[in-house]
Amino acid sequence: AAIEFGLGAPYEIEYHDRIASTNDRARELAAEGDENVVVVADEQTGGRGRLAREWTAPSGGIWASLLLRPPRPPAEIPLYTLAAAVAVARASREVGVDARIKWPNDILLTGEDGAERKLCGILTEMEGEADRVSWLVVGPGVNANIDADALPPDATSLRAAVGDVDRRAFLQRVLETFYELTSADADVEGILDAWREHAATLGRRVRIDTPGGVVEGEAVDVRFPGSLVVRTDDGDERVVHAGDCEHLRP
Ligand code: BT5
Repeated sequence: AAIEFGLGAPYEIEYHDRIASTNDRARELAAEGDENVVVVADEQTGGRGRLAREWTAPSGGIWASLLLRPPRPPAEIPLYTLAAAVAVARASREVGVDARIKWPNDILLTGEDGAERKLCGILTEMEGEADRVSWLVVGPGVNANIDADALPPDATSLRAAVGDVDRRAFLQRVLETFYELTSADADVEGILDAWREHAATLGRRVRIDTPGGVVEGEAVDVRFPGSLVVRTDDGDERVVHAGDCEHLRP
């Protein structure tokens, strides 16, 4: 059933109580020629992170995958992950948690003990030619109404932070913001500005493993299409591409 959107976002919702992975299902729909579909599940039995890592996804989460066919070249796709992170961060703030984005794709909450824990991760997958994306799947997973002890140790949930939320309303806010940031007449600077507003990483020291070696210094900005600008100790500016990042340590 299509969700009613104040902003007229054109996504159809396909809901599953339980599925292996919403990203896998969205990719299936892509192969069938669909677009503007959001696959949502209460529980995933084979949730995936990046680089073939596992994603723990018990009942009570917001496991979602947006299937889109944006008229943009593959090189610009990191913008969509940034927009999804902003959308989740905003919706989280609206339910009363101070969510911050860790470049490129994690949403963190700081606990009473001062430790940062992961509330949400985003798995973005696509296929395309040099100048045009054929399909794009943006898959945010939000630990919503889940006990913290059902999650990995460095994870947290909305339940643990503020109590259970209305998942349908939360997802609707995420999709509205995402649509607003990425619709045809939206501009790229708007996405980057919104990201900066919610960033945990900017102004901090980072150490990033990239294929070209370790980049260490202060994260000073985010740049089109989603790269991190790092000022190294000798004063150079290095630009790290989102796809290059294996590990980002605070
Ligand atoms: C991510 O990967 O952060 C992307 C996760 C995307 C999950 C969504 S759910 C909807 C859609 N369908 C899918 O199948 N996937 C997407 P990565 O940066 O590689 O982080 C993975 C690491 O996070 C794991 O190795 C664990 O250490 C940790 N982890 C696993 N499950 C977690 C959870 N529920 N909450 C927080 N951290 C978790």
